[in-house]
Amino acid sequence: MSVQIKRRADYKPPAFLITTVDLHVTLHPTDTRVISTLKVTRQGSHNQPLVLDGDNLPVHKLLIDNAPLAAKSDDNDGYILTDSSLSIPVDKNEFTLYIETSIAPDNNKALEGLYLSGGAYCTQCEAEGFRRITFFLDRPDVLSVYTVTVVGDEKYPMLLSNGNPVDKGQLSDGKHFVKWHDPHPKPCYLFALVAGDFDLLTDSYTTMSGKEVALELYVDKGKKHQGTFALESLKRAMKWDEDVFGLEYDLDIYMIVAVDFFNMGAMENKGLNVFNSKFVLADQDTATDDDFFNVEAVIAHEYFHNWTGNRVTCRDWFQLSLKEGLTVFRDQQFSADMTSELSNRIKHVRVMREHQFSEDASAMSHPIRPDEVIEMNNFYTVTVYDKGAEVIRMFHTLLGVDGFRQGMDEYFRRHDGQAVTCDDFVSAMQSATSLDLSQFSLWYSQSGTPVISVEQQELENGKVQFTLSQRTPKTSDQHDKQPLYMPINIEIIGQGGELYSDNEGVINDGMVILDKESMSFTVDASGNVLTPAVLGNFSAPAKVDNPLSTESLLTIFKHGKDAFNRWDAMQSIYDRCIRELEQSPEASIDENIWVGIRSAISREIDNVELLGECLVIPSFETLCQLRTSVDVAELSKARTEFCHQFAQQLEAALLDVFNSIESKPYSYEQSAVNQRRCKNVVLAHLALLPQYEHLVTEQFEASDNMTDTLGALRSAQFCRKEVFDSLMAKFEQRYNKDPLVLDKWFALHATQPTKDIFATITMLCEHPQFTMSNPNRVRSVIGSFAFYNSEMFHALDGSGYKFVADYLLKLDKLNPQVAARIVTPLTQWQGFASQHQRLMKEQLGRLLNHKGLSKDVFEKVSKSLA
Ligand code: 0A1
Ligand code: ZN
Repeated sequence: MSVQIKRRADYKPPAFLITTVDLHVTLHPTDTRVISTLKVTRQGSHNQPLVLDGDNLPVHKLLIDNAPLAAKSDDNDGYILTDSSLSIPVDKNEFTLYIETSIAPDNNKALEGLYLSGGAYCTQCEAEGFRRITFFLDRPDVLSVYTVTVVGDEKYPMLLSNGNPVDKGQLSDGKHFVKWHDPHPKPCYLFALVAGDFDLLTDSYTTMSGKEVALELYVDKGKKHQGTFALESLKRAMKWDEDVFGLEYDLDIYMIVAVDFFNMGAMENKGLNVFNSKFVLADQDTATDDDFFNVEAVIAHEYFHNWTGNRVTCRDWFQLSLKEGLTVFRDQQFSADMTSELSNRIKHVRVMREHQFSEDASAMSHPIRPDEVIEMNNFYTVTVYDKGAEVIRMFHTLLGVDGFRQGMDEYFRRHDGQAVTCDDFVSAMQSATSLDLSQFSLWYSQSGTPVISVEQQELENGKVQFTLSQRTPKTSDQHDKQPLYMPINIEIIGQGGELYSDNEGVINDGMVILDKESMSFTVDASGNVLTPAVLGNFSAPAKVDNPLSTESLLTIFKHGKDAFNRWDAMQSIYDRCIRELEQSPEASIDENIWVGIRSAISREIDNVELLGECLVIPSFETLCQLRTSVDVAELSKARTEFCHQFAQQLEAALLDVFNSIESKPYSYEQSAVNQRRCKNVVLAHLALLPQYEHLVTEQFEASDNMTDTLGALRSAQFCRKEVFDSLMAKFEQRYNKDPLVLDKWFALHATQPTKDIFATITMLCEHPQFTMSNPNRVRSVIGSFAFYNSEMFHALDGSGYKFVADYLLKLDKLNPQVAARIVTPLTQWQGFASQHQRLMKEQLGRLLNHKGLSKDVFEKVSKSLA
């Protein structure tokens, strides 16, 4: 397969600009007509032709300044059309180009460009979908002012596009039209068009300068009541961005449309966000607390893009983290302010440890600003997004709240209305600090997860020397690594909880800077045992190798100032116990550990937030990241055994926690969320003990909300099979008309580690609500299996790997983007034992040899086999 690799180093400014775009779109399922009129200006003096992107589009008519141009022929110098471009010979410096083309949205199952989603037309143009709609310079550094006329049948009463509506009317053929104008120049990836018949929720928001903005939320008919939370979230996000960053909305109207078929979470099209309905619709009967949280976070994320992404956009796609890392950081700060700092931090650190660390360890390893790309859609990754946000967080830590704000103000002052690079962002931040950020910027170009090692050495005179060193293991994309500039939160704790400072003064406000391979400092211990708690709050995206005794970990849990450190210490204790069981399955855990945990529970019984998080045993995926050559069955067995011992040993304490949390009528409010979370975590432990099965069924029956219903259902996995089956059947009966809710049921089935899992998955795929063309359904069945059913996916007869590969071959023909996401677990063979690796590579080989593989899947599979 011949594919083209694009390189960051090859960036060239565009040879032409397009200042205005006039689009006229007449909708039809198989013959949508798109007429575009572009004002084009040559950049600099050159005589190159104008080469537009166009993905398998026909040219029906082409005029330059009203003069027709035909296709090139032997005796005529016309345009040249290929399946990906249109080259137009032209020697004018400024001209108007008119092109008529057509597309078939009904046949578009890849969900890029213009497609029909459950009866409505919608678009997805990021990253390179606009070229599936019309011919254009489909790159983010070409900014144009758009005027769009949408023409459609009466059965689509709502015709939407970016900006403000400026005209509308009836047409003679029974059709109608609406004309939109967006005064803000934008790259084409922010273009959007929607046509359909929706229920509409309206509201308004008055900005800090007193401008009234109309807010409109479009949802499927009958779902209006599920949209109110999203609309309230939007207003909170608008207010927060004004309060924290001084950023105000800039159009008269802000629209959000929820659609059922969407490849990602949502899209920040200027003034017209398109959302996966999963991140809009929420009420207490159908959405869990996590769903509510995600709705608010995604609504905020897309809204925040209006400044970080739209007003200031990316020069090229290699700079994606410029908008994504920054916007994720902003939405994380917002969520922390709306909910709780601690649970947010833990949530995001779990994502880093489970998913980003594994990406770094795989053949897809890349810096937050990648250097090479085959298919851009493959780079909407946890590295670009989440590690990108961690890098922004470090700026925030180093510059402080005020310094960071000053840097942001300067960024907007310099770059509003421009398409810029990550270096431009760093330079704006540099203007707000006396720190030299040059070494820090290595975070943009160096991939991989640094490991911080902590050593302790006793010196004479009761001093202890601490040495912190860093090492970034080589990654598949880069062999040589340099020391990074890392802010490291550190607490040196004595046995009685007293905090120590260092003699050299390198610890300032609980933070040291590690910018070399290693650094040391000394502490006067005067005979005390000291415990260093390192990388508090996950102050840099790194792993820590800190060989602490169990007593020291319990000391951190008991006395650590930083709640995050306390949670983290508990995670390390669990990890340590599971390791013991891996080594000798018959081992029983040191009684002191149970004593320590029991007393921790009774001390923290009122602190349900911390307790709830601390009682979560690290996931299988997180444990994998702390190990090499994982034998899946062995690790799963050890983890399961630990969970059983945990429930048995802590039975009384767990029951106390369970009983201390009273069930109240549902409200989505932080203290209630914390209580439900803690109670459900505890229920899942108790469910391992047969005598508490009734707690699970009782909660299921009594629940007035989806959080507790699903909490009971998840716990029921650990009860007798009949109990689980009967609750699952009731759930299915109750929600079988609501596919978004059913996704939870699909996922729970698909993650059962049972021998007949393939029969189950086949049955799920035949369910009336399942369709391969809907990414949410595919993710909840096949994605859940591949990512989270580790025991069966990694079964040593290779059946799990083969099943996924077979499915992907079918899915790839329909939706390459989603197929390329789901192939991820198969490509991450590096951490597993050789018998797994061999079988995984066998299936990757099958995929690679398949004729007609998409470039999305090809890129990931070929890299992982290289
Ligand atoms: N920019 C969106 C995410 C997004 C990216 C690509 C898409 O299709 C290929 C769709 C959405 C965001 O960050 O929310
Ligand atoms: Zn984003």
